[in-house]
Amino acid sequence: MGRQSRQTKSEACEDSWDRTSQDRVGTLTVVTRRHAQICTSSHQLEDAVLGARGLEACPGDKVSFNLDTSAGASKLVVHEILERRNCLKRSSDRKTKLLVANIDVLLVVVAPPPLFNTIAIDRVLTAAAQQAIPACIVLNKVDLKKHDDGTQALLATYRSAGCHCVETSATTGEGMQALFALLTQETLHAAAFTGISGVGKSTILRALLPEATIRTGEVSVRTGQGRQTTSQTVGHLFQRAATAPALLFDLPGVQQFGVCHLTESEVHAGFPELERLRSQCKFSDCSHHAEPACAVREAVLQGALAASRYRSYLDMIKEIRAAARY
Ligand SMILES: Nc1nc2c(ncn2[C@@H]2O[C@H](COP(=O)(O)OP(=O)(O)OP(=O)(O)O)[C@@H](O)[C@H]2O)c(=O)[nH]1
Ligand SMILES: [Mg+2]
Ligand SMILES: [Zn+2]
Repeated sequence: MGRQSRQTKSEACEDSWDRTSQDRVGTLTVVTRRHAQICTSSHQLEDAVLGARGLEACPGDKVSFNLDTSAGASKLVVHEILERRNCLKRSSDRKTKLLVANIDVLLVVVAPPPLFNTIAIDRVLTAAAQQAIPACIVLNKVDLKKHDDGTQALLATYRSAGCHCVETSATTGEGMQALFALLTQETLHAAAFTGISGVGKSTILRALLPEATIRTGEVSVRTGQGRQTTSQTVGHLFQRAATAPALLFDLPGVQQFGVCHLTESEVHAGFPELERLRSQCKFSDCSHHAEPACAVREAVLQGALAASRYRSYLDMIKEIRAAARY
């Protein structure tokens, strides 16, 4: 599949896989329809095929696999997906897509306006909260930040909602140390970078992984703007001095992060600052939409609650209700 895997595959097969047909456990770093790349327990990247039909695998999945030497060929075959600790999902065309599993932190990369898309951010934060995945906002491209562009006010909204935020510039290196420190924590084994197209997810990864071959061509297409858009999730090995390597997943930016797979109460849970006001609404089951004496709407009018967060909340509830009508 990739350059990294081709370098290691033959040695790995000859040295160890040929001698055993025992099941091994690894983590999927890339998943296509029938093929995958596995990070083995010794941190080798190997190509594999997905064995059983209907195996719904996603990057980050822990899998068991073995070596199949039948028919004269030797290939690694994934035959079981182990239980997931968590899985970030989005809805698309009334189907639920599995994006990445078993991560310790979701890095939601954002950039100054016009790329600071609060609707997209709030959707992914809510989907992460539903899976109890800790999230951190990475405001990238701080080198472009202007004093009065509203970026700090937007970031403050997330800080007051309880979300950890760091500020970086992948091109000048500013703030990258804070991100590096976060990713080198011993308790972190896997992290995923998400965010709309163009905010700099792949550029951050390139800065963090100087020797990594971030593949082009196979996983990227050149857009009209002359930049590379990631079209497939790829997990990269992040070597760390003090502890075992971590896996960093680069997710493609998506146009529409659908949330139909969530319930209304799961959306409520994604907005803790709105939920805190519920006890002051006239109705205990207030949807904060058009009910009288709604403390949430009042707080938005007073400027005590970010209007953008309220809009995101309404937008998600509307989508869930519309989907339920079918
Ligand atoms: N000024 C500035 N430009 C940056 C920074 N980080 C990335 N860029 C530029 O932003 C553009 C998009 O970066 P990518 O890393 O491809 O963005 P992405 O989030 O991976 O985009 P998708 O793969 O389409 O989801 C490129 O032209 C980068 O050079 C930064 O910190 N500052
Ligand atoms: Mg990218
Ligand atoms: Zn209300």
